[in-house]
Amino acid sequence: MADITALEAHFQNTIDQEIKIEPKDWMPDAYRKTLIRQISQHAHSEIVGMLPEGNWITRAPSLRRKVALLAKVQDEAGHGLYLYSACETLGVERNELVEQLHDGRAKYSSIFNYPTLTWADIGVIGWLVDGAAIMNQVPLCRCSYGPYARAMVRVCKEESFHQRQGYEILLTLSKGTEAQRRMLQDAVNRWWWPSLMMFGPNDADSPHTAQSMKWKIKRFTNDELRQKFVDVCVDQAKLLNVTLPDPDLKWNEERGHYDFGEINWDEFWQVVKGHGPCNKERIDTRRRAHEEGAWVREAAMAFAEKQARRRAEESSQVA
Ligand code: FAQ
Repeated sequence: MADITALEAHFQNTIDQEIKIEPKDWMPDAYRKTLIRQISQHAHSEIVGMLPEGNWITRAPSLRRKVALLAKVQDEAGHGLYLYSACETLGVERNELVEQLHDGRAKYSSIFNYPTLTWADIGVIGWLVDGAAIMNQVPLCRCSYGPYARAMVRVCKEESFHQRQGYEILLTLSKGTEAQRRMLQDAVNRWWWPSLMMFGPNDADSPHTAQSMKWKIKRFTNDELRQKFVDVCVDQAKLLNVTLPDPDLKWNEERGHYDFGEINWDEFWQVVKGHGPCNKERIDTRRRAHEEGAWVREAAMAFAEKQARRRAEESSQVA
């Protein structure tokens, strides 16, 4: 058996040369575990992320808006499925991942534990939540693990479409009545800080960033991505005629970036630990959907087994 240090050196060298790691390649246990953790949490986020917007499908203000929202929510389901598949290439069963979500062992993005109170929230989710997701996920297209990187390419294309549909909802509201403009500002006030939290804890408090950067799973740190996000949002907010709810937000000539205020990390960790406004409702809904969908999974399995038996019979007849 090859020496473990030599294997590790070869592995790191492969990554340093920007060659993708594929499922059958040797990889350190910790790399596999980190990927299973991140990809599965990402998949769960996509699936739970369908709920806040799903809440507005029946109440979208026009047929055009309803069709676009339906398609967006369906896309999120698709992203969850690509990601579960990418995760399964690391040798873990999807059932096990779903169980971890349902019994609270696995995390999903904090952002999906906030309620969608008005139609403007749907626009703001597209603008800020999909916007933050894109900022974080475009670099993941260059992640060292092949199946994750490839899944991200398609996900990012769809997310940028989502971001535009959200921004367009907001542009319309911004040119609307006084009440619509107030609704828009209120939604921005509620979603701005939770969107910044999506990037994770500050680098100094992030246990995984340094190693994930070395393995080129992450290409930028949490704080770097958060800063890029703040910088692009400021001009977009001006176009919408809204203010971002941060008195400390101001251009810093020396840094060439916007300075911004301190995030409420206590709120972040409360939400991550399950005590956000909608955590219980989200997980209860997922569990119920899983139980009620049991017959579909059973029917699909029975059909697949029948097909496999038929194919086996046919090939034995040919032989
Ligand atoms: N929420 O050391 P780090 C979307 C946890 S998809 C909850 O910095 P890491 C699409 C973290 O897991 C949104 N937990 O960890 C959509 C870790 O806990 P652990 C999801 C969080 O992994 C749009 C601990 O804190 N995107 O929006 C959060 O290096 C619209 C320490 O943190 C992804 O998952 C959080 N915000 O960096 C859908 C992208 N932040 O595991 C519907 C892929 C951190 O040790 C509608 N993931 N934690 O128990 C990543 O890029 C990374 O995993 C980070 C965290 C950046 C999220």
